[in-house]
Amino acid sequence: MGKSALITGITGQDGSYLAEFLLARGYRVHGLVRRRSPATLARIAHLVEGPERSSDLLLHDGDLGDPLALRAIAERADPDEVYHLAAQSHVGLSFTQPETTIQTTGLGAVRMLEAVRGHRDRSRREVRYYQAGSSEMFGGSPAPQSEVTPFRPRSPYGCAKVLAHQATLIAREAYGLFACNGILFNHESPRRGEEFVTRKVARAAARIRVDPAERLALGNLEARRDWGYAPDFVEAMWRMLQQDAPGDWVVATGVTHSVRDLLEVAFGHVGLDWRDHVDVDRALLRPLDVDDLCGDATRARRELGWRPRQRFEDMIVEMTEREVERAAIDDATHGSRREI
Ligand code: NAP
Ligand code: F7E
Repeated sequence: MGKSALITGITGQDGSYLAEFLLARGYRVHGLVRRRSPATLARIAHLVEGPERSSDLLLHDGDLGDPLALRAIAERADPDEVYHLAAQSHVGLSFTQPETTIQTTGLGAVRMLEAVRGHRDRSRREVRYYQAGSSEMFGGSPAPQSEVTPFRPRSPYGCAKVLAHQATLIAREAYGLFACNGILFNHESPRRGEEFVTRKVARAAARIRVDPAERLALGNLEARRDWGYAPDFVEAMWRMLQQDAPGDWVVATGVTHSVRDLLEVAFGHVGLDWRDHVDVDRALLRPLDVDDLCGDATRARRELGWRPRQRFEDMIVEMTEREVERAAIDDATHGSRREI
């Protein structure tokens, strides 16, 4: 029998890549999916139906707000490994919806841990747990950030992730749960949500190439991020749960770029000068932002044997190319494109 895994957040960017990664390694994959209208299965649609569909993928309805449902799903899936990825993951939104963010991203993780620990105790077999931590937890701590850097979150999202991180440590130390914290720096892909800055810029560059009258509105152009590639990063999650002992690991590329650098690459790729097409909109500035994130992933390299493969420039070009294709499909289907 192969291993089985439960992924919360399977419909998100990372969940979709992780599902593909685990299915390719012979896992039976269970995914937690919340009911939303319209349905949000786009990123895993190819695994659910069509020629690539997998009979080893099983979806379960549930929501992080419902502890009974989480408990029932842990029982039904009976997984060897749990990857807890579901969260309200938008930092900017967490300022306008702090309570929802703390509920979903913070307490949701506490509920998931309790469901997994209860199942482990009842079934008397080991379950390994991964918590999707974030570089946002470092907030105001100067770069480079590693596992020993103090957490100084500067957003409700960062606070919620610190709560989830500490709850994971407590489950490990108090109850002996094999529970790992990944502290992942930004990671992107063509499947990134449209509201995050890399996808927003890639999409705008592709559309403005076709219609130079369109404008792109952005907030803070000076922020620096350590942007990696999501398919590389989900492999690090898996490697954590294959170790002999649980631990906490920073996953990052160690290279930092500004939003301006991002604009140079994406607009440059389609032959445009971004300065002619971008407006700074003060409404898009966050009440507090994190200036500079750059991770030191020495421990992950040494202990997990993990290293990033994709370079920032190549990733942004891939994302922009994908948006060029999407813009062409939008044009052909609708005759006009949607708003940026
Ligand atoms: P994402 O694309 O925003 O996906 C979030 C997932 O959580 C979606 O599947 C979403 O479902 C699900 N979800 C949200 N609220 C839920 C609820 N109440 N009940 C059940 N499911 C819920 O995020 P991502 O980029 O893949 O990131 C995965 C995880 O890593 C998140 O925890 C994020 O905070 C963390 N993280 C991300 C990064 C990054 O750069 N990507 C870096 C560090 C940490 P719907 O599809 O229905 O919305
Ligand atoms: O912003 C600036 C913004 O929203 C990056 C999440 O996956 O990574 C992500 O959080 C920077 C910030 O990502 C716009 O102010 C400027 O300084 O793409 P982002 P994030 O906030 O770093 C961490 C590690 C996570 O854990 C999160 O889940 O770009 N910025 N103008 C903008 N950002 C957005 N979204 N939109 C703008 O118009």
